[in-house]
Amino acid sequence: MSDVVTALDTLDLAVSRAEGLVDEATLKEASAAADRIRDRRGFLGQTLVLALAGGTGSGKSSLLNAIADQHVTETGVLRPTTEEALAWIPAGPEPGLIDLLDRLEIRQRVEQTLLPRLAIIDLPDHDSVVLQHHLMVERMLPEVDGVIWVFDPQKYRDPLIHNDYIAQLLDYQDQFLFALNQVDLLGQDELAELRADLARSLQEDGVHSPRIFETAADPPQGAPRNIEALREFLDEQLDDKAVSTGKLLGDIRRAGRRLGDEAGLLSGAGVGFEERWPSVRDSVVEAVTDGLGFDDAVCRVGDFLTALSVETGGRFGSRLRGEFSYPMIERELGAAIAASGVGPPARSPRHGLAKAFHTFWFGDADRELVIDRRAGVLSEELDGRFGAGMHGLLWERAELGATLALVEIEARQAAGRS
Ligand SMILES: Nc1nc2c(ncn2[C@@H]2O[C@H](COP(=O)(O)OP(=O)(O)O)[C@@H](O)[C@H]2O)c(=O)[nH]1
Ligand SMILES: [Mg+2]
Repeated sequence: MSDVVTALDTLDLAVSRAEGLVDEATLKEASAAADRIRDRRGFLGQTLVLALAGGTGSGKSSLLNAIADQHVTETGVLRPTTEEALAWIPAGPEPGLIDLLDRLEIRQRVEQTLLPRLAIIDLPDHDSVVLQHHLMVERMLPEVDGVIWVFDPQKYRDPLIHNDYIAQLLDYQDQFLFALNQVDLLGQDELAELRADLARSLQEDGVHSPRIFETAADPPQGAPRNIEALREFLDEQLDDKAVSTGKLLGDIRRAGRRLGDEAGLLSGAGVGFEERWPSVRDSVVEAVTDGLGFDDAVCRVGDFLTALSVETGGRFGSRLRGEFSYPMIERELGAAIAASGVGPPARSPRHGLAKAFHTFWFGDADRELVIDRRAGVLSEELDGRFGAGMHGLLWERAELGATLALVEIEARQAAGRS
């Protein structure tokens, strides 16, 4: 099963293979489309990837356990608890998600079947790794769909989190969610006041309209509280993600089709070169050896090329024509004839010496044999000077066609169709 990243990689490959087969403008347009898709914020795939960030002991790990409704990661009052980043990911994760975790060097991965399109990354919370944590958040932000910043009632004003993280990362504020955790420790009025205060400090940081959830991920008594609201919100995010991924895959397919269109791949995909070339080549050899003449031979190659370029059409047709121009055909055919020794046949040797030479050279009985051998050499020369080049060009075109077909298949697979 493919994913968006695979389809996008294949589109990149198609773009590189389309070089010379489509015009510059189309090539630029397709690679710009691929870049645009790549540069999009958030995880390029079907899975919604969120990270939990915030101060030590605020309840990040507890929140993950509450959302997961099971014990996924260690929590505790004693530090350090989460020493290494951990990812809670769908069972049978898409390849792009594995790549992302590899890039972020997140080795601990817990697979889950509860929410098949949601991945949550729990970041380490040891104080001595604050710097590392910072780098991690910055590295992660462009590649994940969102960050849930977790606060607790005691440290929700922690200047480290506000000044060093949130205020520095405002470019990503649309991807931020905030959880005010441990609300079981607060009375109603206290909670309202504290929530307003948190909202104010986030606004002071530069977050325009912070989305704050009040949670109790791991109250000493009873079940976690208010996790439902957060889950519902995540469900909506999952739907949005499905829509934006669908759009992304549509963009990939469109870019691929446009390349195919421009390369003239939608018509005359198979030109039957392998079957047709030998008879053209033989007719050229025949024209040369039977004395029909050089011009006739040139025309046979030229006619074949015209037919090929008309059938393949577009930019590719012109390239074929350009690389096998008439002057080129004449030059190479001349060289092939010279190399094979099939000359304009010495039809009427006038001098005794020439006659003797002719007899010596061809013999009377062996004449046919020698001509056959030379025709064989000419045939090989023609394969080398024309056939191989044409085949190479057509092969490039076929490769582009196959790659574009793969873009379509992968994008469809990633979208969940077959
Ligand atoms: N009272 C209360 N304690 C909580 C809550 N959530 C987490 N805790 C406790 O806070 C401590 C730190 O939690 P943890 O999830 O390890 O925090 P992390 O360092 O941010 O990952 C643990 O002892 C949790 O049991 C909550 O909602 N209410
Ligand atoms: Mg933790």
